Amino acid sequence: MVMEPLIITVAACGAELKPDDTPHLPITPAALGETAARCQEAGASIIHVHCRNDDGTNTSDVARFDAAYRAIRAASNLIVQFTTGGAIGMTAEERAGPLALRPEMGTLTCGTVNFGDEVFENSFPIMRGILAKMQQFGVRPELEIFDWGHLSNARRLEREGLLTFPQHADFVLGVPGGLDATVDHLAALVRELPPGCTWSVAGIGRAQLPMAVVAIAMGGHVRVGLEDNIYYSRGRLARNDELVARISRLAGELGRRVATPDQARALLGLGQSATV
Ligand code: KMH
Ligand code: ZN
Repeated sequence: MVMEPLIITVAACGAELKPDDTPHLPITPAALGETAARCQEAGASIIHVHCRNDDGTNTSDVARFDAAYRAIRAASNLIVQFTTGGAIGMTAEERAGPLALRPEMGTLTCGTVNFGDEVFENSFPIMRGILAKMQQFGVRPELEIFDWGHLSNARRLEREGLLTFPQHADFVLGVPGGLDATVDHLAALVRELPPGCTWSVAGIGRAQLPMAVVAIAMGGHVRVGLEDNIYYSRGRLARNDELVARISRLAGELGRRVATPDQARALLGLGQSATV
C-alpha cells in the first residue's frame, strides 16, 4: 500500500505554557521564525501559530501576528496556520482578528469542550463567526476535533452551507476534559470522517508519540510540538525541531516519505508557496 507523504505540523508555542515551564518556548516573532526554519529542516510542513507578548502573556494583537507571520515566511516555506482558539478568556472577536492577515490556514475548533478546570467555548455562533471570517479572507480551516460530537457539529455547519467537505481534520486527543488518546477513539473518529478528508492526530503529553506512530501506520498525518507536549522523554525537555525530527525518522523506518511544504499544499488543495 502506497501512502501519501506524511504532513508534520509543529504546534510550537500554544497558549497554556508559561515561559518558566521550558526554556524552548518560541515567544517572540524572531524566535518563531527561527523555530520555523529548524522545523522545516527537520521535516515539518505546517506551523500552528499562537502569539505571545515579550513577557510570555497571550495576545491576539494583529500587529504581533503580522510580525510573526513575516518572520516565519522570511525563514521558511512552511504553511502558516493561525490559531483561532487563542487562549481561554479571549473573546471570539479577538480570537478571529488575525485572520484578516490572510494566513493560508486557520483552526476551527468544532465544539465546546472542558479544558482542564476551564471551558473552551465554541458555540455555533462562535464557529459561524470564525467561518465567515475565513470565507471573507480566503483562509482554509483545519477542523480541530477534541471530543465526540465535534464531527457532527462540522457536518451541521456543512448542512448550513458554511463549510464544504472534504476538509483537513486534526484530532486533539488527551486534553483533560476531552476525548482520551486511545487507538480505539482514533480509529472511530477516522471512520466518521466525511469521504476524502485528510486527518492528523495531536496526542497530548505522553500520548504524543504513541498517537503519532499509530497515525503514521494508518496513513494519517501528525502534529507534534511544545503546545501539546514539552518532553522528549521522561524528565528531558524537548525542542520543537527535535520532536519533528523524531517523527521524520520514525516515518522513514515505517516506509512513509515526509511531505515538503509544497507537497503538503498539494495534498491539502492549497495554492503553492505563499507570500505575506
Ligand atoms: N489554547 C486553547 C484554548 C487552537 O489553537 O485552535 C485552544 C487551542 C486550539 O489551542
Ligand atoms: Zn493551538
